[in-house]
Amino acid sequence: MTHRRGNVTADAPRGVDAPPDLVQLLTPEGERVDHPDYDIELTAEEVRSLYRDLVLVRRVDLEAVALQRQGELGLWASLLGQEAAQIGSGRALTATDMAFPTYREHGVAWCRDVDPVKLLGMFRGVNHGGWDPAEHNFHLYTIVIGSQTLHAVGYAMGVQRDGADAATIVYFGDGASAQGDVNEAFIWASVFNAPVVFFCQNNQWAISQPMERQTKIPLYQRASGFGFPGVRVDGNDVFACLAVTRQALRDAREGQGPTLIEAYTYRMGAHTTSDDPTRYRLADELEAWKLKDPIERVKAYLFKNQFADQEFFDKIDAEADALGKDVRARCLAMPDPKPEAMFQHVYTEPHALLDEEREQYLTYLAGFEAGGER
Ligand SMILES: Cc1ncc(C[n+]2csc(CCOP(=O)(O)OP(=O)(O)O)c2C)c(N)n1
Ligand SMILES: [Mg+2]
Repeated sequence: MTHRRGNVTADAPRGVDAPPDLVQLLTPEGERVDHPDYDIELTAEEVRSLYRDLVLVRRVDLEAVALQRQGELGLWASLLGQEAAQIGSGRALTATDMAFPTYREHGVAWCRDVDPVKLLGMFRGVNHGGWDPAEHNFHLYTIVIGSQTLHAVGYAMGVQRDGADAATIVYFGDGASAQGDVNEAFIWASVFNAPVVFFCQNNQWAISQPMERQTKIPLYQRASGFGFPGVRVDGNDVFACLAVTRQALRDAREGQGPTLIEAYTYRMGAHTTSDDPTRYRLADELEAWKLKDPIERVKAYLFKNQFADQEFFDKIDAEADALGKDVRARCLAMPDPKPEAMFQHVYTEPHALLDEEREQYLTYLAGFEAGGER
């Protein structure tokens, strides 16, 4: 017997039955389908470019997991399976839009021209963030679950008061949707009509907690209780993610206020390299989601329509391998910071207490050198 809990069928692998209210423009088999509200015209060149992005970010991610396993990174949060959600939404942003990520948005970072090695720096523990948010319009990674939604709404309200023509997007997960911060952010965004897009990657899991521990209704429907629209998109469909996010950003820029986008996807890897998902989820779930792979469907589409040939795919694979090698070499070459570097970038202005603490610390370290003990 089938028991329905929210939108999940208890006897089917989690999230695998595509919910009926999902915006999809490209099926898992690579067939283009229409949607009355979200149509998009993409040239063959644009689709090839999206494919390239998807493959390259997956390659960077794979290299980062390997680097962690070899002891070169302290930790890594893999984006495996979520490439389309991130590239689709990331490519929808214009240069002046601002993005607030969590810790898994390596694909969005790619779209914002953040050098992947800079992401690795934080996970290697050689810096406290790695890039200048203002230079890329991409905020620093945020580990405190959901807190960036409030930062983003505050930023968006600032943009609104400046009268600027830019939207803000904020990324968070299904687990984060249950945080107080996220719900407060929804309220602020709603009542001030803030130009912000809430992009929730529902990857079905919050570490070991399944989606049905976060909500009894489909997540995108939460938005209506806060007074703004919500839409659920196939998070493994890069065309649909691009189309839906583009529209929501446009609405924000045009004064229509916030939108919640729920990108329905799946975390194919572990939560982070410190996690072992075989302890809490079944292999059949993973196998079922493999059939919905975000890259394979674009490849199938390109092949079927003769928009790309084998030579093109080989070229992208070679480019991905070269990128993987380059990222690895530059990661290993990153110098260890001087111990006193931890006192930098805490405050923008000089700070007397911090200066005192740094001096104390340097004196302490100098004591080892004097005694020859290192
Ligand atoms: C405020 C807070 N509480 C708990 C944690 C520990 N924590 C880290 S990741 C995570 C789960 C997040 O799940 P989700 O929002 O679905 O994002 P995902 O990791 O699946 O991308 C938790 C509970 C934290 N970092 N911050
Ligand atoms: Mg999650």
